[in-house]
Amino acid sequence: MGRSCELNRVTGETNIHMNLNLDGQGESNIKTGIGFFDHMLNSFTRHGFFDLNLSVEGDLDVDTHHTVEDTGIVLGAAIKKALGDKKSIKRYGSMILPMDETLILCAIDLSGRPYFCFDVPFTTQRVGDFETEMVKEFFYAVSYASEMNLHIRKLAGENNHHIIEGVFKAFAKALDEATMLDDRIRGVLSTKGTL
Ligand SMILES: [Mn+2]
Repeated sequence: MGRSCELNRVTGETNIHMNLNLDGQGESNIKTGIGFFDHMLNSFTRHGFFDLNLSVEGDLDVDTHHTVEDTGIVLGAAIKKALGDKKSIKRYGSMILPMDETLILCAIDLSGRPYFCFDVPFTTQRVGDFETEMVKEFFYAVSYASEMNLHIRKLAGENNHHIIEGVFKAFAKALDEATMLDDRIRGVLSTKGTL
């Protein structure tokens, strides 16, 4: 079955049900009500070889903010829960991902200490039905809820669809690496003995 978990989160703004398997095959069933966001989370799942079942009912009559941010909170919490005691994980993962003219760097440390650096400028306010400023909000929520150190940086890129998709794919590849099990690691990879 792999390292997996199921989470439900209900507030006055969103109702989220998520099932995440870190040791999956890239299979997803995602409905957030935001087409472009579904496309991005589908890419994340596929390229990270996770399995993700996700349904979100958000207050899209307001805007996309709560739906995207809360999905980030739940994804972060699911990553943390599925990782459990973090025994034998590689802990670090990174990717420099090209997508046509775009080049995105993503580096992760599953340290248990949340830290977030995001240097990805956009030149349009939206892509489809998705607001570009929500990319930062989403990954901030993921990094804090999962307690990971997360750096995302644009090295090159012009097309905003490519830039956002590059970010989600680079994050997927870096997270796949950081969550991988290495049987040389007895216990957790920390001189402190805890992550
Ligand atoms: Mn695309």
